[in-house]
Amino acid sequence: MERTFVAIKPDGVKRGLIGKIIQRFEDKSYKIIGLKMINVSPELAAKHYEEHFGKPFYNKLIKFLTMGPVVAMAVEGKNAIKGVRHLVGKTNPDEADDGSIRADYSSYSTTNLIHASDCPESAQRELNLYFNESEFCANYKNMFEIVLDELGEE
Ligand code: FUP
Repeated sequence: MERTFVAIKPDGVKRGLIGKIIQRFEDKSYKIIGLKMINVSPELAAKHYEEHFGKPFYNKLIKFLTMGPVVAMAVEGKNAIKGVRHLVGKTNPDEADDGSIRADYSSYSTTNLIHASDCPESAQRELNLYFNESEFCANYKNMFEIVLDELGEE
């Protein structure tokens, strides 16, 4: 199983979309193994988005991520990194596929509700930024894993 990092950004929290967004991942049979609400410090925001340092939207991005609480999640599932990105949709909500979270709930790139890791290296780096290994609760099986077990599949 793959593990990825997801964050509901301050606009998602303030708009009362936490439950709806988490539901999308559960509906898709992904397993939540880490979950917490935090106020992201400017230092953490800078580490998270270090690849964008110096870009025209960078300052706004840091300001936005630190404007209110964020819900940080560790999500596990088969091919979860790519699958979660697909559920989240493209960066610009106007270009995101219909039915994706960003297309359904957002209309502007800055306030695009949610972050999800884009590759295995980013997933590992971002999970390490937001969580300690001891905070993960992976010691249960969801229904998808139970069915895979029954089929003898990994
Ligand atoms: P994504 O992986 O889809 O979150 O997108 P990026 O890592 O490319 O960008 C990170 C965040 O920067 C986006 F979620 C929103 C913001 N951004 C802009 O505001 N304008 C841009 O042109 C690109 C990104």
